[in-house]
Amino acid sequence: MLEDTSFAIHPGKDQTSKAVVYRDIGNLIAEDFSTTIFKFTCESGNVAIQFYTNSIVRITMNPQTDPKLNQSKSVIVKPEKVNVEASSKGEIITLATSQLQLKIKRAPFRVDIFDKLGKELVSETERGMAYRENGEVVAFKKMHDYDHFYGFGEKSGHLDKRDEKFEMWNSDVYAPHNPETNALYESIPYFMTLRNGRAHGVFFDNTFRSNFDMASSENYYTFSAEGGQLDYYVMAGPEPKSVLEQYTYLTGRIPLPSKWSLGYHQSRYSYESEVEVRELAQNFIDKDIPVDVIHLDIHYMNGYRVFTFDKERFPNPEKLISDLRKMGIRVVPIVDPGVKKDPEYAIYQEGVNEDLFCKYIEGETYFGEVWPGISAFPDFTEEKVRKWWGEKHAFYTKIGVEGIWNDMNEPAVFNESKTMDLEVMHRNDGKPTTHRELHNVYGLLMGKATYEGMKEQLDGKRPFLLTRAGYAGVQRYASVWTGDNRSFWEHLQMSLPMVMNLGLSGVAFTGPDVGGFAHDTNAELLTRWTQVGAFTPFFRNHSAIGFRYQEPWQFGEKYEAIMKRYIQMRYEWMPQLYSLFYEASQKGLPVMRPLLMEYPDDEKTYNLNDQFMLGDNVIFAPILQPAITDRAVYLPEGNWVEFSTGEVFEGEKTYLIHAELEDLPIFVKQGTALMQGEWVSNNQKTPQNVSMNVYAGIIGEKYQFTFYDDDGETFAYEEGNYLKLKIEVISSKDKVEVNVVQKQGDFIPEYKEITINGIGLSDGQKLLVNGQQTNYIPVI
Ligand code: MIG
Repeated sequence: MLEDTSFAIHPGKDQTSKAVVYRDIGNLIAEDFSTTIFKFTCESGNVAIQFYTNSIVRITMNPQTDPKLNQSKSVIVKPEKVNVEASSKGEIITLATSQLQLKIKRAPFRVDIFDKLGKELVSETERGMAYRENGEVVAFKKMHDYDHFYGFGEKSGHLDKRDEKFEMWNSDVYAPHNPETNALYESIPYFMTLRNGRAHGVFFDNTFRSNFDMASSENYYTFSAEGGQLDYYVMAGPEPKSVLEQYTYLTGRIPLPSKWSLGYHQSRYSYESEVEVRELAQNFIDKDIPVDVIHLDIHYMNGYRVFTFDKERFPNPEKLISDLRKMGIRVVPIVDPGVKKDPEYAIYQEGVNEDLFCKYIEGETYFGEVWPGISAFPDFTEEKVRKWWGEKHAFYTKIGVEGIWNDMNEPAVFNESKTMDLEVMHRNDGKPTTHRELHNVYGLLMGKATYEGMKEQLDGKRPFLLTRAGYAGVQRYASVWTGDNRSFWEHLQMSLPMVMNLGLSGVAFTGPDVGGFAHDTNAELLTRWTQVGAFTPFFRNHSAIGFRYQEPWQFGEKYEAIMKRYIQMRYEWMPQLYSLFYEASQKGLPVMRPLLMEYPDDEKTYNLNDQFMLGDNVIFAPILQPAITDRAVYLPEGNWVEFSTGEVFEGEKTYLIHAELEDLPIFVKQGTALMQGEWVSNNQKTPQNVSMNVYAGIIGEKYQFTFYDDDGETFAYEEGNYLKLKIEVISSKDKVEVNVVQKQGDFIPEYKEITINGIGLSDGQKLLVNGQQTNYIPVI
């Protein structure tokens, strides 16, 4: 009760014991190299080492039994055939692939991992792998003073996570997110270390409550979990991008999103009736503000019963959805996991009759209180339940819904622990397991159920799923919004590193509630936030009940005009964004990136929180404070062209940049190119014209990029129905050359050609397209 007063630090209170004794795994007793799994029996534990690729090694330590190697909810690949050379010399056993070298000490058992150049990646200290009698497992790893850490999924605070501690435990946190708010909705027990410009990754695949401590010592960091095994993967990098490719090779990549889901989303807790939703939609049309999606929050349901509509508020949802669709707008309803305990409610009846709800080991159903009152929770750990839940979505898809919003799926429950009883025994596809162990994957598996069900029903169209909770691998099913932020400037600031670290954790399609969820927003904050939102991967304005409405027109014409302009820009940038999302779906690279991803040798980028990149050639430096119209902008190596003024800035310098309320400083790297379309109208959002802006300069180096396009909403691209152009730009003294080096796919876009604009060409510079003096690329 007094936890938020000084009483919380009362000297006599609750001191955690320093006498925690970890039991070391001890010395090596026996080894078995007879299969592709290298096995080591130690005095106090068993270790398995497997190579997934030349660059990825998995180490599993089980203190009791043989390591269990087939229980991951995240990893979707089996180990490849990897050529491993095993040798032994004195005290040291070496296992080497073309990219990795493991040096294993026998007494005590320690594993040190190096790259092919012999540079240390992850190595152990005087302590290595250990456990406690209570089931906790822990790994101690050496830390250098020039190490920087990124990733860890959805965390508050700054970009560089050095000197921080993190807990992974999916939590519903409405209390204001601040720098010490630790466990949030997503748990992604993964991070990337950047050391002298080279990067490697560590993924600790343990679904129990886990902890990462990069703060308590100067010399080592630890990761630990309440139970289970020490089961971790080391990815060799060496570039930040290759770490991401390796991590998403293991845990999967985002499916290519539909173009409409990349547009502007408008939400509110809640638009409470059909009348209100129609008015809202009409307002967007009248004001000619682009919008792709309107979200329906919990008020659309009958008494918060999922898979129902409140017929008083929403008398004809099918008509509503199809009318909106004619206006170019889709409807995304919220679906929570809690199913109201109501013997007259069909979903509850089915759940009971078919035995689909979470239960205790003794067989009783678990009930918890959420919006609908006392509720039961589907046991998504079981295939049969996931199928059922997926199928239930026909309720929505058959009336034209193509996107679903999953909330409260940590799962959140209104009680002291904020979640389900940890003793609930999940069925877990034949391997009964407690909620204590599977809590962190409940949201992931709900996402799997929903995405796969929707995909079945949408007849070749791409489903959109938005989720609050998740675990490593969540990117395969859903995009993620960062939960209940507030209309604070600090939360606008924090959203940048948070979204960037999510991107570095494999989740490319994310964004915060633009304008802030709780608290009253204001004109200036909403305007600045909309400028940023226009370039964050997921772009949704959402606000909470009881606070000011924050649609773009709520603060008068001056602000409306600016916000409208930025929302339109979102659509003008769609060809560029879509190509980047394509790259994310292929390689796992984030769309929104910290500068360090492109400039890992530049220390100035290591903790640069208030600037971000889209792809590899554009830097955004938004204003993130009230009443400020000048800010410092750091530009790395190269020359940079300010997008709206054309002014050229030399890199490796910091500038004071002026930006009035209507301005968002954007810098494009010279020698590169940007794909742009034109904003058309609310129901015709595919641009009829696409152009490529080439930023001239005297670079000498080749810039290569891939332009990708397709119908934007179906899976026809899987059958070759896409347009993919590999383009190179060479900018030299007397000419700027644009060459299409490869064209693939048979998609025929509405534009017949791509217009090429040379930006900043000097008098002596000619623009050559495929060797000719033209200014377009034919695409059909
Ligand atoms: O806390 O459905 O984070 O976006 O509007 C209430 C109502 C439950 C929490 C979500 C928020 C949503 C709200 N939900």
